[in-house]
Parts: sequence; structure tokens; C-alpha cells
Amino acid sequence: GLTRGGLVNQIQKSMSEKRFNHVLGVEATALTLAERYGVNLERASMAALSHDYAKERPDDEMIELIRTQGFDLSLIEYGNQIWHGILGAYLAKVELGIVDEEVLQAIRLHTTGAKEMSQLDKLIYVADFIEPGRQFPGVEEARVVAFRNLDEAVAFETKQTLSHLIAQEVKIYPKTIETYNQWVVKNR
Ligand code: DGI
Ligand code: FE
Ligand code: FE
Ligand code: FE
Repeated sequence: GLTRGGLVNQIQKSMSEKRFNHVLGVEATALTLAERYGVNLERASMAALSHDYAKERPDDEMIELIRTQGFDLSLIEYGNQIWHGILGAYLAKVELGIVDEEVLQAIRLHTTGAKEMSQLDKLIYVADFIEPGRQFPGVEEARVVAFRNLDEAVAFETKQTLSHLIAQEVKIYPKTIETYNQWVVKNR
């Protein structure tokens, strides 16, 4: 496997400066949350650094991977917003040499969440939302909630993200709904 330095180098080369700064912000936030919640720091760092590795891949390359590498073909109906985590986990394994399945799962789930999420999955999902470079109405509250209760933070983010997606009338990926049903719905 790569050292942190080697990983940072490859990741920096794969994206714009702006996105790379976002990635470093996610890493810093993930490490603080990892200390707060007792999650392995090295895993938190690796997952944070790699989470958007595939975000700037051309759509034609991503579609080719979906077709040839055994992914669910219904993914083709979506776009990079949905692809980059799922295919990013695949590319992180093949190109970055990340073999830790817990890290790969956190990358895979970082955009949509899931019904079942590990502490690391939740931490990356939340750190991506609240890193210092993020500015949107409600981010301050999201930051407070994140350090108070990680499950509440997942619920807060999922509700806000889904509300925005619906307001924009964009296609909702089924896993995003599963995340809502699991972490937001109260009477279960
Ligand atoms: O990659 P980032 O911008 O750092 O953040 P992200 O991977 O969490 O989210 C990327 C985008 O994906 C964000 O604008 C919200 C959007 N998204 C999340 N769930 C869905 C979705 N977009 C669609 N169309 N459908 C979803 O279910
Ligand atoms: Fe992302
Ligand atoms: Fe996110
Ligand atoms: Fe991100």
C-alpha cells in the first residue's frame, strides 16, 4: 500500500486545486470526528483522502467501467454525482492500491449513505458535508450536531440533501431513499 504522502500525491494529480482543498478539509474534519468517536485515524484519513478520487473522470470512462466491471447497469441512468463514490471505491482499489474493505465501503457510500453504515461510513458522509470549505445555510448547525451525535448528523444531512434534490426535481437514487427511511424517519 501507499504511504499517506504517496496517496496525497496521486490524489492531488487526479483533481482540480479546488477539489483537492475540499479533500484536505474532509480529511482534517474526519480526523477530528475520528478522535471524538473513537474511529481508527489511519482509516479515516485514507477514506477522506480518496473519497472524491473519481469525481473528475469523464462520463464515457465511467460508463465503460459500469458495462465491463460487473456493476448494476441501472447505474447508467444516473450521472457522476452517483457514480463517483461507487466507481471511486473500485478505482481506489485498482489504481491507489487500497485494499481495506472498510475504507472502500466508506468511499462507496459517501454520497448516498446506506441502510447499514459503520461508524467510519457515517464519519466520512458527515465530514464531506461539514468540512471548513462548505458554506450553505444550515452548515453551522450541521457542524454542531456532528460533534454531538453522529447518527443525528447523518439524519440532518440526509434530510437536507434529499430536500434539495427534490426541490431541483432531479432523479433520486434508491439508496438515498433507503438512507432516509433508516436514519430520518422517526416512527420505525
Ligand atoms: O462529491 P461532493 O460534492 O463532495 O459531495 P457528495 O459526493 O456527497 O455529493 C455529490 C452530489 O450528489 C451532491 O450535489 C448531492 C448529490 N446526490 C446525493 N444523492 C443523490 C444525488 N444526486 C442525485 N441526482 N440523486 C441522489 O440520490
Ligand atoms: Fe463526493
Ligand atoms: Fe456527501
Ligand atoms: Fe466530497
